[in-house]
Parts: sequence; structure tokens; C-alpha cells
Amino acid sequence: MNTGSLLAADLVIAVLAAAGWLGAGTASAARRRPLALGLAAVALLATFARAITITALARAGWWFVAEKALIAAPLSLAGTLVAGTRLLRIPGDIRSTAVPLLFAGYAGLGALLVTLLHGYPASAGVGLLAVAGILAATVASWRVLGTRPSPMVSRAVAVVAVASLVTGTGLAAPGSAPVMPHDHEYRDARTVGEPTRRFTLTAGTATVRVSGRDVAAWAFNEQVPGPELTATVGDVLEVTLRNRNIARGVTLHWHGYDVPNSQDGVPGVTQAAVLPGQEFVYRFRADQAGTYWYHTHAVSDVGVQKGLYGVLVVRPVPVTGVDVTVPVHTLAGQTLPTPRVEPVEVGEPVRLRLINTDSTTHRYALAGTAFRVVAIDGYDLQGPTPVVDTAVLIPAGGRYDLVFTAPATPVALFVDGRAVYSTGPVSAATDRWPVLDPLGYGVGAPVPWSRFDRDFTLVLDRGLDLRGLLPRYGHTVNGATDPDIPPQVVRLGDIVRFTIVNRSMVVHPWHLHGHHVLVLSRNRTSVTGSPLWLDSFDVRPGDVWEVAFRADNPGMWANHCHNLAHVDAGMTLHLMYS
Ligand SMILES: [Cu+2]
Repeated sequence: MNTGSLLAADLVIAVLAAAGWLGAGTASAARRRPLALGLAAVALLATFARAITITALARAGWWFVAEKALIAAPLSLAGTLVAGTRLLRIPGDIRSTAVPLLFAGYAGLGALLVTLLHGYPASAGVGLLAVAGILAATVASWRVLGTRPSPMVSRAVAVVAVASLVTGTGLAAPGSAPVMPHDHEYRDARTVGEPTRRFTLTAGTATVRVSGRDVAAWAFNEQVPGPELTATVGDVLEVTLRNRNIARGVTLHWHGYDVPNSQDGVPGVTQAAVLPGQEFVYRFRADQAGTYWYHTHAVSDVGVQKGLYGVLVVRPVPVTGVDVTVPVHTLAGQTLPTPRVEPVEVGEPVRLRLINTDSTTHRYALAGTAFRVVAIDGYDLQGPTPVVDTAVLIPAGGRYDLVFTAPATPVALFVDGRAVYSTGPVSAATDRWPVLDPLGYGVGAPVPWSRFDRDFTLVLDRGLDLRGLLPRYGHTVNGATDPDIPPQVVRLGDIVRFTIVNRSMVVHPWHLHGHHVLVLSRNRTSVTGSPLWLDSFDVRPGDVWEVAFRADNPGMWANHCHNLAHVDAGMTLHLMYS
């Protein structure tokens, strides 16, 4: 069982234990003796099973069990002891076990809420709050059931509950938010030389035709995707962004392209959002060949999804063969691009540049030919070998370049089972194909660094965010949401290592701006294949990724989940140079 499944199993068992104790308590209050004993037995079994899941999770890393070991385990133990000792005395009137059983239930429920609403890291304040809630609920049950404890017990419980509540809320209250030293003197990068390629992108609302139906979109130059920007290595690109009528503003972020910080297009960090009637000129040198894309970073959750994105391809010279870009996107429930058939001559080399511009992972399957994955996220792989009848999973924002030699028979590319590109009719059951693991593909090379100047751990989770006007259920990093996640500070030249841990139940496609990171390991297994320099990678539930990079691009960089709805719910922080 992998860690993600263990996290899910542990949650189910915790719910079962809490529900079992609460049900048993309610049943004994109603004098339903067999039901009460049955439910108590279920709860007891679930509690023992949880000892196993927590122990197994602890082996995957302390991040996965911190609050379970420090808060849930002691509470469960106390609940089980109180309820168990009372049950063992086999009372004549089962009703007298109601409050002890309910106490065990409140203890389980309290611990569960700590995991679901607070998560990582565990804190004494949250533990005390849970204790206060459990004691208050227990005292209330005593009163309701009329089986009052002795006045001394009552008084002791009240004192403990109030003390816990006071210290708990005190400790759980937000500290002062770290000051974000935003650099508002947006530097401009006119020093890269005279432009050799000029483009103008005008953002505006538009009606586009998708699968024969009119769809309201936001578009660059009234098309979704926006114009494909192409360049040759060495070109200087100048892209003028104009905003016709997108009220919430637009910017251009060059996803995966490690441009100077001032050209990175993150509103509030590297520039102000471009409002209707305004323009902003981006200029940078095309030094990296490969497959990239651009998109707005202003209210990106809405803007990208509605269509403010396009392809950026930088080619080395000379180019031979067929070169096709396939930017997959979901617009109004329809998958773009719509299927198309392209004639290709037999024996011709074909390169498919697959781009996932959505917020969730897509599964790509190339049927009818063997192929090689020659590049991921714009970086060439070493020694890619041919594979056949194998699918690839591309994370949100990620790119894979597939290369094959056109066979005499048709070839088709399926995305999540639907053909988006073909050279003729192909029927293939691709959904059972194995998935290529890039960490073991191609020829390996040693990691270029033996020591790391900075080490950061990012624990991804969910949690209740009480800092705004309305409480929201945020996606957290180390227990906080944007803008309260402390920035990561590095110096120019540092070798920086990130450990990224996902203890939530959903995938987080991680994306650091301005740098490609070298993957060191995933779940303690080192990379055995080609070095992987990524800018977008899926951290699945239970995953622990270790990645590293050289801090060689000064500035203030966004470091965030590329499920853009998660960014909206707080999952973004900054990497800054001191
Ligand atoms: Cu996410």
C-alpha cells in the first residue's frame, strides 16, 4: 500500500472509530444494550487498526503523522481507557456507560477535526483547543443524560476546559504575518539587445467556436489558444501585451522559460497587472530551445481556464521533419484541440510537442508507432529509448516532446481516451497501457552537487484559514496560506534543495518560476534514468519529492501549485534572493 492509500485508509478508519464510539454512547443512553456493545466492539477494533496505519505512516515520514501521533493517539488512548474500563465492569444498567463511550467518541472526533481543519504542523494550541472541546461536550452530555458526576469532577473538568480554551486560542491565533518585501521598482530588461522577433497580443473577451458551438472566452487576438509564438535560439523576443477589456487585468507569464525576473509577468510581484487600455512590453532573449507556453498570471484561475494562453516554441536550427504542437486545454467542458488529421509521408520524422494547459493531469497515449520521449519541460533527455503501447502522464503546465518515424500505417494521439491528433483512423484500447515513469527513463548521470547551501521543506495540506472576513478551507503550505507563508530566502549561487511533501488527498502540480529544478528522488528512490530538469511535476498524495537547483536568476519568484484553483485557495509562496 502506498502512502497516499494509507492516508486515505487511516482517515476512513478514524471516522469509523469516532462514529463507533459515538454510536455506542447514543445506543447505551437509549438502553439498547446489544447495539451499544456491538458498536463499541467496532470502535475498539478500528482504534487498534489505527495504531497500525499510524505506525505505517510514520515510516513514510513524520510529516504524515505529526498531529496523529501527538494529538490523536493520546486522545484515542484516553477515550479507549475510559470507555473500556467502564465496559469491563459489565454494568447492570448499560446507560451508565453512555458518557464514557461518548467521551471516547468526542476524543476521536476532536482528533479528526485537528487533522482535517488544521493539519500540519501540529501545535500545542490546537491540541489544547481539542481537549477543551472534548471536555465541554462530555460535561454537556452528563447534564443532558442526568448522570451527573461528583461536583469535584465537574469543577476539575471545567477548569481544565477553560484553561485549554484560553491557552489554545491564544496559541492558535495568527502571529504577525511576515512582511513581503515586494520590489515595486520593476526593472526593465532593455539590455538584451534589439528585438529580432516582434509580436503583439491583445487580450479581450471573445466568442470562439468549439466543436460547432459558440463559447464565451477570454482570448489573445480573439483566438483560443492565442497565437503560437515561435523563435530560433538566439532571437530577442519583444512581445507587446495590450488589454482591450479584461477588467481584472492581464499579464504574460512565460511558463518554464527562465526569463529575467522583471519579465516574469506575476502581478504584484514583478509588475502591476495590465488593466483595460494599458499595455506592457516584454523583452527577453531566447536562450533555451524547447516547448513552452505563455499564460496570464492575473486572476490566473479564471483567466487561463477561459482561454488566455498560447504556445511558445523555441527551435534550434535547422529543423527537419514534421513539428506539431498539441496544447491540450478544456474550454466549456470541451477538450481542445478538436481532432484533426494530418497527412505525413512515410519515413518522415515527426515531433509532437504535448502541452497540458489545464489545472489537472492528463493521460496521453500515442498509438500505432513506437516513439521516444526526447524532452520534458523543454529540456532534452539523455539516451531516450523507444517505447511502444505506453502512456505518459503530463502534469498541469508540463510538456513532453515525443518523436517517431512516420510508419506506413496511421498513428493517433489520445488524450484521456479521446483522439486529438491522427494521420488516419486508429482504434486502440489505450486505457490499459502502462504509464512511463520518467524517473527511470533514459541514461543516468551523477547529480552535479554533493552539498546543499539551503534546505527547505514544503508540506502541502489543507486547513481552515480564519484570517479573512469569512473562514475558508485553504490549500496550505507548512500550515499557512498566501500571503502568510514565509518567503524562502536564498543567495545568488546557492545550491538549494526542496523537499516537497503532500499529505493531502489531492495532486499538487508544483511549479517554481525562473528556475528548472533537478529531480533528486521521489519517495526515497533516486532518479535512475536521464537527469530530469523540470518546471512542473505532480506531487501526488503521500509523495515526498526532493529536487534541487542553483540559485542563478536573481529576483522575487512565485513558487506555487499549478492547479490554479489551489493558488486561489492560498497555495503560493515566494522564493527571493537576499
Ligand atoms: Cu495544488
